Amino acid sequence: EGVQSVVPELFDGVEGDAAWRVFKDIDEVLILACGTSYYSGCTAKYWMEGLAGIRCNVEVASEYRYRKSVPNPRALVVTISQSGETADTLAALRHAQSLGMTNTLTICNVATSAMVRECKLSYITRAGMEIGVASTKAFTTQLAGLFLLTLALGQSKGHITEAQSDAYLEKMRHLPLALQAVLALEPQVVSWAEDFARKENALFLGRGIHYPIALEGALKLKEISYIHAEAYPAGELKHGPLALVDSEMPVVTVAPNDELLEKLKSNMQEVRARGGVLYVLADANTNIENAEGMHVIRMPEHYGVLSPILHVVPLQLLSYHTAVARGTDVDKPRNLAKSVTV
Ligand code: F1P
Repeated sequence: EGVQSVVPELFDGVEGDAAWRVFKDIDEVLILACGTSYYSGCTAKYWMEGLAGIRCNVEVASEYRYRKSVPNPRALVVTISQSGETADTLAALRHAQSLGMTNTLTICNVATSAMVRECKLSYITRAGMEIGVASTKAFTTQLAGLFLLTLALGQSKGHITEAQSDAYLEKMRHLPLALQAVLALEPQVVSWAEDFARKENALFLGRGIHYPIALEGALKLKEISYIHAEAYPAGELKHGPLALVDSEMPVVTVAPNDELLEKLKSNMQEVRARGGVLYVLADANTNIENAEGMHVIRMPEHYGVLSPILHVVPLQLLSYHTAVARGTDVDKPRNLAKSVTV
Protein backbone atom coordinates (compact mmCIF):
# COMPACT_ATOMS: atom_id res chain seq x y z
CA GLU A 1 0.00 0.00 0.00
CA GLY A 2 1.10 3.64 0.02
CA VAL A 3 4.27 3.79 -2.00
CA GLN A 4 3.72 0.20 -3.06
CA SER A 5 0.55 1.34 -4.79
CA VAL A 6 2.38 4.20 -6.48
CA VAL A 7 5.39 2.21 -7.64
CA PRO A 8 3.70 -0.22 -10.04
CA GLU A 9 1.90 2.73 -11.64
CA LEU A 10 5.26 4.38 -12.07
CA PHE A 11 7.45 1.79 -13.64
CA ASP A 12 6.37 -0.18 -16.66
CA GLY A 13 7.81 -3.64 -17.02
CA VAL A 14 9.68 -3.51 -13.75
CA GLU A 15 8.88 -5.37 -10.57
CA GLY A 16 7.60 -2.86 -8.00
CA ASP A 17 10.03 -4.35 -5.52
CA ALA A 18 13.03 -3.64 -7.72
CA ALA A 19 12.15 0.04 -7.96
CA TRP A 20 11.45 0.17 -4.25
CA ARG A 21 14.90 -1.29 -3.47
CA VAL A 22 16.58 1.33 -5.67
CA PHE A 23 14.63 4.15 -4.02
CA LYS A 24 15.55 2.95 -0.53
CA ASP A 25 19.21 2.89 -1.42
CA ILE A 26 19.71 6.26 -3.10
CA ASP A 27 20.57 9.52 -1.32
CA GLU A 28 20.45 12.03 -4.19
CA VAL A 29 18.70 12.61 -7.50
CA LEU A 30 20.66 13.77 -10.56
CA ILE A 31 18.44 14.90 -13.44
CA LEU A 32 19.90 15.09 -16.96
CA ALA A 33 17.87 16.56 -19.84
CA CYS A 34 17.77 19.10 -22.69
CA GLY A 35 15.39 21.87 -23.72
CA THR A 36 11.84 21.61 -22.45
CA SER A 37 12.66 18.36 -20.67
CA TYR A 38 15.41 20.20 -18.76
CA TYR A 39 12.85 22.72 -17.51
CA SER A 40 10.57 19.95 -16.25
CA GLY A 41 13.61 18.68 -14.32
CA CYS A 42 14.21 22.18 -12.91
CA THR A 43 10.59 22.22 -11.69
CA ALA A 44 10.98 18.79 -10.08
CA LYS A 45 13.97 19.98 -8.04
CA TYR A 46 11.56 22.09 -5.95
CA TRP A 47 9.36 19.04 -5.33
CA MET A 48 12.24 16.65 -4.61
CA GLU A 49 13.95 18.92 -2.11
CA GLY A 50 10.85 20.68 -0.73
CA LEU A 51 8.57 17.65 -0.31
CA ALA A 52 10.68 14.50 -0.48
CA GLY A 53 13.65 15.98 1.41
CA ILE A 54 16.12 14.53 -1.06
CA ARG A 55 19.01 16.44 -2.61
CA CYS A 56 18.40 17.04 -6.31
CA ASN A 57 20.75 18.41 -8.95
CA VAL A 58 19.60 19.23 -12.47
CA GLU A 59 22.18 19.40 -15.24
CA VAL A 60 21.87 20.48 -18.87
CA ALA A 61 22.64 17.16 -20.55
CA SER A 62 24.51 18.77 -23.45
CA GLU A 63 27.11 20.13 -21.00
CA TYR A 64 27.29 17.44 -18.34
CA ARG A 65 29.91 15.17 -19.91
CA TYR A 66 32.30 18.05 -20.63
CA ARG A 67 33.05 18.96 -17.05
CA LYS A 68 34.75 17.05 -14.30
CA SER A 69 32.11 16.21 -11.72
CA VAL A 70 32.16 14.29 -8.46
CA PRO A 71 30.14 11.12 -9.01
CA ASN A 72 27.84 9.81 -6.31
CA PRO A 73 27.31 6.04 -6.70
CA ARG A 74 24.19 6.36 -4.53
CA ALA A 75 22.56 8.91 -6.84
CA LEU A 76 19.46 8.07 -8.84
CA VAL A 77 20.23 9.35 -12.35
CA VAL A 78 17.00 10.50 -14.00
CA THR A 79 17.01 11.27 -17.70
CA ILE A 80 13.99 13.09 -19.10
CA SER A 81 13.27 13.04 -22.81
CA GLN A 82 10.18 13.19 -24.97
CA SER A 83 11.79 11.21 -27.79
CA GLY A 84 14.21 9.07 -25.80
CA GLU A 85 16.72 9.54 -28.61
CA THR A 86 18.25 12.96 -27.90
CA ALA A 87 21.97 12.39 -28.48
CA ASP A 88 23.18 14.75 -25.76
CA THR A 89 20.92 13.20 -23.12
CA LEU A 90 21.97 9.67 -24.12
CA ALA A 91 25.64 10.70 -23.99
CA ALA A 92 25.12 12.25 -20.54
CA LEU A 93 23.46 9.04 -19.33
CA ARG A 94 26.36 6.92 -20.62
CA HIS A 95 28.83 9.33 -19.04
CA ALA A 96 27.08 9.01 -15.66
CA GLN A 97 27.11 5.21 -16.02
CA SER A 98 30.84 5.27 -16.86
CA LEU A 99 31.39 7.17 -13.61
CA GLY A 100 29.81 4.28 -11.69
CA MET A 101 26.29 5.67 -11.32
CA THR A 102 24.20 2.65 -12.24
CA ASN A 103 20.84 3.51 -10.65
CA THR A 104 19.17 4.96 -13.70
CA LEU A 105 15.59 5.88 -14.49
CA THR A 106 14.15 7.55 -17.57
CA ILE A 107 10.98 9.56 -17.93
CA CYS A 108 10.24 9.16 -21.58
CA ASN A 109 7.39 9.23 -24.08
CA VAL A 110 8.61 6.47 -26.40
CA ALA A 111 8.66 2.99 -24.87
CA THR A 112 10.88 1.56 -27.62
CA SER A 113 13.54 4.27 -27.40
CA ALA A 114 17.26 3.93 -26.66
CA MET A 115 16.78 5.79 -23.37
CA VAL A 116 14.30 3.17 -22.12
CA ARG A 117 16.58 0.31 -23.25
CA GLU A 118 19.60 1.77 -21.47
CA CYS A 119 18.03 2.73 -18.14
CA LYS A 120 17.31 0.32 -15.29
CA LEU A 121 13.86 1.82 -14.62
CA SER A 122 11.47 3.67 -16.88
CA TYR A 123 8.33 5.74 -16.59
CA ILE A 124 6.50 6.06 -19.89
CA THR A 125 4.60 9.33 -20.06
CA ARG A 126 1.97 8.13 -22.57
CA ALA A 127 1.53 11.63 -23.99
CA GLY A 128 0.59 10.09 -27.34
CA MET A 129 2.17 11.36 -30.56
CA GLU A 130 3.82 14.74 -30.15
CA ILE A 131 3.17 16.07 -33.64
CA GLY A 132 4.81 19.45 -33.23
CA VAL A 133 8.57 19.76 -32.90
CA ALA A 134 8.26 21.86 -29.75
CA SER A 135 7.32 19.73 -26.73
CA THR A 136 4.01 20.64 -25.10
CA LYS A 137 1.97 17.74 -23.75
CA ALA A 138 5.22 15.83 -23.13
CA PHE A 139 6.14 18.58 -20.65
CA THR A 140 2.85 18.31 -18.77
CA THR A 141 3.08 14.54 -18.52
CA GLN A 142 6.76 14.66 -17.51
CA LEU A 143 5.76 16.90 -14.62
CA ALA A 144 3.06 14.42 -13.58
CA GLY A 145 5.63 11.58 -13.69
CA LEU A 146 8.17 13.61 -11.74
CA PHE A 147 5.60 14.39 -9.08
CA LEU A 148 4.74 10.69 -8.70
CA LEU A 149 8.45 9.97 -8.41
CA THR A 150 8.69 12.65 -5.71
CA LEU A 151 5.89 10.92 -3.78
CA ALA A 152 7.54 7.52 -4.13
CA LEU A 153 10.96 8.83 -3.04
CA GLY A 154 9.46 10.92 -0.24
CA GLN A 155 7.64 7.89 1.15
CA SER A 156 10.68 5.64 0.84
CA LYS A 157 12.68 8.21 2.84
CA GLY A 158 9.93 8.76 5.41
CA HIS A 159 9.48 12.44 4.46
CA ILE A 160 5.99 11.96 3.05
CA THR A 161 3.42 9.91 4.95
CA GLU A 162 1.03 7.54 3.27
CA ALA A 163 -1.88 9.86 4.16
CA GLN A 164 -0.09 12.87 2.61
CA SER A 165 0.71 10.83 -0.47
CA ASP A 166 -2.93 9.78 -0.82
CA ALA A 167 -4.05 13.41 -0.55
CA TYR A 168 -1.61 14.44 -3.30
CA LEU A 169 -2.75 11.53 -5.48
CA GLU A 170 -6.35 12.67 -5.04
CA LYS A 171 -5.36 16.15 -6.21
CA MET A 172 -3.63 14.60 -9.21
CA ARG A 173 -6.77 12.70 -10.13
CA HIS A 174 -8.57 16.05 -10.28
CA LEU A 175 -5.94 17.51 -12.63
CA PRO A 176 -7.75 16.65 -15.91
CA LEU A 177 -10.78 18.68 -14.78
CA ALA A 178 -8.59 21.54 -13.58
CA LEU A 179 -6.78 21.53 -16.95
CA GLN A 180 -10.11 21.71 -18.80
CA ALA A 181 -10.94 24.87 -16.85
CA VAL A 182 -7.55 26.36 -17.80
CA LEU A 183 -8.11 25.52 -21.47
CA ALA A 184 -11.35 27.51 -21.27
CA LEU A 185 -9.20 30.63 -20.78
CA GLU A 186 -8.08 30.38 -24.41
CA PRO A 187 -10.10 33.39 -25.75
CA GLN A 188 -8.36 35.64 -23.19
CA VAL A 189 -4.96 34.26 -24.18
CA VAL A 190 -5.78 34.96 -27.84
CA SER A 191 -6.22 38.64 -27.00
CA TRP A 192 -2.77 38.67 -25.36
CA ALA A 193 -1.33 36.96 -28.46
CA GLU A 194 -2.62 39.77 -30.69
CA ASP A 195 -0.35 42.16 -28.76
CA PHE A 196 2.62 39.77 -28.70
CA ALA A 197 2.46 39.15 -32.44
CA ARG A 198 3.52 42.79 -32.95
CA LYS A 199 6.53 42.58 -30.59
CA GLU A 200 10.10 41.46 -31.16
CA ASN A 201 11.05 40.91 -27.51
CA ALA A 202 9.39 39.61 -24.36
CA LEU A 203 10.34 38.99 -20.75
CA PHE A 204 8.95 36.22 -18.55
CA LEU A 205 9.10 36.40 -14.76
CA GLY A 206 8.42 33.81 -12.09
CA ARG A 207 9.57 33.06 -8.57
CA GLY A 208 10.32 29.78 -6.83
CA ILE A 209 8.84 26.75 -8.55
CA HIS A 210 7.29 29.01 -11.19
CA TYR A 211 10.65 30.29 -12.40
CA PRO A 212 11.20 27.12 -14.52
CA ILE A 213 7.66 27.64 -15.85
CA ALA A 214 8.64 31.16 -16.93
CA LEU A 215 11.73 29.63 -18.61
CA GLU A 216 9.55 27.16 -20.47
CA GLY A 217 7.13 29.94 -21.52
CA ALA A 218 10.02 31.93 -22.97
CA LEU A 219 11.45 28.87 -24.75
CA LYS A 220 8.09 28.08 -26.37
CA LEU A 221 7.73 31.66 -27.63
CA LYS A 222 11.25 31.58 -29.10
CA GLU A 223 10.80 28.14 -30.67
CA ILE A 224 7.57 28.70 -32.54
CA SER A 225 7.07 32.45 -32.99
CA TYR A 226 10.76 33.52 -33.27
CA ILE A 227 10.24 36.33 -30.80
CA HIS A 228 13.29 36.94 -28.63
CA ALA A 229 12.18 35.98 -25.13
CA GLU A 230 14.05 35.67 -21.88
CA ALA A 231 12.98 34.45 -18.47
CA TYR A 232 14.26 35.58 -15.10
CA PRO A 233 13.52 34.87 -11.49
CA ALA A 234 11.67 38.11 -10.71
CA GLY A 235 14.15 39.05 -7.97
CA GLU A 236 16.91 39.22 -10.61
CA LEU A 237 15.19 42.07 -12.48
CA LYS A 238 17.08 44.77 -10.64
CA HIS A 239 20.38 42.98 -11.30
CA GLY A 240 20.29 43.71 -15.03
CA PRO A 241 17.18 42.99 -17.13
CA LEU A 242 15.32 46.03 -15.78
CA ALA A 243 17.47 48.04 -18.20
CA LEU A 244 15.54 46.41 -21.06
CA VAL A 245 12.10 47.42 -19.80
CA ASP A 246 10.17 50.14 -21.62
CA SER A 247 6.69 50.47 -23.14
CA GLU A 248 7.69 48.14 -25.99
CA MET A 249 8.55 45.29 -23.63
CA PRO A 250 5.72 42.91 -22.70
CA VAL A 251 6.44 41.23 -19.36
CA VAL A 252 4.63 37.97 -18.64
CA THR A 253 4.40 37.26 -14.93
CA VAL A 254 3.44 33.91 -13.42
CA ALA A 255 1.81 35.06 -10.19
CA PRO A 256 -0.05 32.39 -8.22
CA ASN A 257 -1.20 33.21 -4.74
CA ASP A 258 1.69 31.59 -2.89
CA GLU A 259 4.16 32.69 -0.20
CA LEU A 260 6.24 34.61 -2.78
CA LEU A 261 3.38 36.72 -4.17
CA GLU A 262 4.06 39.85 -2.11
CA LYS A 263 7.68 39.89 -3.27
CA LEU A 264 6.55 39.33 -6.83
CA LYS A 265 4.13 42.26 -6.60
CA SER A 266 6.97 44.60 -5.76
CA ASN A 267 8.89 43.27 -8.79
CA MET A 268 5.80 43.98 -10.91
CA GLN A 269 5.80 47.50 -9.53
CA GLU A 270 9.40 47.92 -10.71
CA VAL A 271 8.26 47.00 -14.24
CA ARG A 272 5.28 49.36 -14.22
CA ALA A 273 7.40 52.25 -12.95
CA ARG A 274 9.52 51.89 -16.13
CA GLY A 275 6.51 51.84 -18.45
CA GLY A 276 6.66 48.06 -19.05
CA VAL A 277 3.38 46.34 -19.88
CA LEU A 278 2.50 43.41 -17.61
CA TYR A 279 0.64 40.26 -18.64
CA VAL A 280 -0.18 38.52 -15.38
CA LEU A 281 -1.39 34.99 -14.68
CA ALA A 282 -3.01 35.55 -11.29
CA ASP A 283 -5.24 33.49 -9.03
CA ALA A 284 -8.92 34.30 -8.57
CA ASN A 285 -8.61 35.47 -4.99
CA THR A 286 -5.81 38.03 -5.25
CA ASN A 287 -6.06 41.80 -5.38
CA ILE A 288 -4.12 42.00 -8.65
CA GLU A 289 -6.44 44.02 -10.87
CA ASN A 290 -6.55 45.06 -14.51
CA ALA A 291 -5.27 48.63 -14.72
CA GLU A 292 -3.32 50.74 -17.17
CA GLY A 293 -0.33 48.73 -18.27
CA MET A 294 -1.71 45.54 -16.70
CA HIS A 295 -3.47 42.64 -18.38
CA VAL A 296 -4.65 40.01 -15.92
CA ILE A 297 -5.88 36.49 -16.62
CA ARG A 298 -7.26 34.69 -13.60
CA MET A 299 -6.47 31.01 -13.19
CA PRO A 300 -9.62 29.04 -12.24
CA GLU A 301 -8.31 27.55 -8.99
CA HIS A 302 -5.21 27.68 -6.84
CA TYR A 303 -3.40 24.37 -7.14
CA GLY A 304 -0.68 24.54 -4.53
CA VAL A 305 2.52 22.60 -5.27
CA LEU A 306 1.01 21.15 -8.45
CA SER A 307 0.29 24.59 -9.86
CA PRO A 308 3.18 24.51 -12.42
CA ILE A 309 1.29 21.79 -14.31
CA LEU A 310 -1.59 24.23 -14.81
CA HIS A 311 0.34 27.47 -15.26
CA VAL A 312 2.36 26.25 -18.20
CA VAL A 313 -0.77 25.71 -20.31
CA PRO A 314 -1.74 29.40 -20.88
CA LEU A 315 1.93 30.06 -21.73
CA GLN A 316 1.92 27.27 -24.32
CA LEU A 317 -1.34 28.68 -25.74
CA LEU A 318 0.19 32.17 -25.83
CA SER A 319 3.09 30.92 -27.97
CA TYR A 320 0.75 28.95 -30.19
CA HIS A 321 -1.61 31.86 -30.90
CA THR A 322 1.24 34.33 -31.30
CA ALA A 323 2.86 32.02 -33.85
CA VAL A 324 -0.44 31.59 -35.69
CA ALA A 325 -0.93 35.38 -35.77
CA ARG A 326 2.61 35.81 -37.17
CA GLY A 327 2.06 33.09 -39.76
CA THR A 328 4.95 30.85 -38.68
CA ASP A 329 4.78 27.07 -39.01
CA VAL A 330 3.77 26.03 -35.50
CA ASP A 331 4.46 22.32 -36.01
CA LYS A 332 7.74 22.66 -37.87
CA PRO A 333 9.70 25.67 -36.66
CA ARG A 334 12.71 26.64 -38.72
CA ASN A 335 16.11 25.18 -37.74
CA LEU A 336 14.70 22.71 -35.19
CA ALA A 337 14.28 18.93 -35.25
CA LYS A 338 11.91 16.73 -33.28
CA SER A 339 14.70 14.62 -31.89
CA VAL A 340 18.21 16.00 -31.97
CA THR A 341 20.20 12.85 -32.68
CA VAL A 342 23.56 14.38 -33.57
C1 F1P B 1 14.63 17.88 -26.24
C2 F1P B 1 14.33 19.10 -27.10
C3 F1P B 1 12.88 19.55 -26.94
C4 F1P B 1 12.55 20.70 -27.89
C5 F1P B 1 12.84 20.29 -29.35
C6 F1P B 1 14.27 19.80 -29.47
O1 F1P B 1 13.97 16.78 -26.74
O2 F1P B 1 15.19 20.14 -26.72
O3 F1P B 1 12.65 19.99 -25.62
O4 F1P B 1 11.18 21.08 -27.77
O5 F1P B 1 11.96 19.27 -29.73
O6 F1P B 1 14.56 18.79 -28.47
P1 F1P B 1 13.65 15.48 -25.90
O7 F1P B 1 14.96 14.95 -25.35
O8 F1P B 1 12.71 15.84 -24.81
O9 F1P B 1 13.06 14.52 -26.92
